[in-house]
Amino acid sequence: MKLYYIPTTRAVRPRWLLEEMGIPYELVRVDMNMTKQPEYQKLHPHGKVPILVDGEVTIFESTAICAYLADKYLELGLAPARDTPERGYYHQWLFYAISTLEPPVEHFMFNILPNLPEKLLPIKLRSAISTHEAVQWFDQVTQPLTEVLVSQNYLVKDRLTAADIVTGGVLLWAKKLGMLPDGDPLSRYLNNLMQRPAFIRADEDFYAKIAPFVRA
Ligand SMILES: N[C@@H](CCC(=O)N[C@@H](CS)C(=O)NCC(=O)O)C(=O)O
Repeated sequence: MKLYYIPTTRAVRPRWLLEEMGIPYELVRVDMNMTKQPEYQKLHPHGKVPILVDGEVTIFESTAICAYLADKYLELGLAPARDTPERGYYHQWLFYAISTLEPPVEHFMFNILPNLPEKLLPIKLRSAISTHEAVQWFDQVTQPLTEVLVSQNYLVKDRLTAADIVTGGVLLWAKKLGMLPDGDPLSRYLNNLMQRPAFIRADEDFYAKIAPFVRA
């Protein structure tokens, strides 16, 4: 099994899951020049990471890869069993992370962060939303997560699942950008996740790169 990977990106999510599962995998380190090569774009239509190659199966999209792995190795307990109520909540949070939680964070990164390189998003395509509006949007979408995590350590029945890994991956990005206040229940949840040995092994240099924005 091969994971195509760039540190400090969404590729950390499936890498962290693989570390939690303890199954063997090969990490294929690529960079932003390699992802634009035609050979690479045969694997990923937009030349992005992560990509998982598992025998005959090639999958892109970080959340899809996590869902695929958690189901393939269901016995490892990173996804609840099918036909259980927990499975429904697991899907809810897995999809929430990527469709509702991530957009304000991505928006903040691409539209508000000063000094974002032109090649990541041309200036003419950036939108006029203010820092304050983006942070308000983020606070609104984190509310349902906070309500759950104020009384439990993980999203689904106090047991780590791939939904925590994807949610933690998005919150990690938010924290790095300065959107997540210290002392917040979500910050505590993230700090607990970040102390997991599998996260530490997967994380490498994730925290190093971006000078944080500080919330007013
Ligand atoms: N929705 C996709 C987003 C993939 C994506 O945008 N990956 C970025 C890193 S976070 C990337 O590969 N950038 C490198 C490049 O564009 O060359 C996912 O979750 O996998």
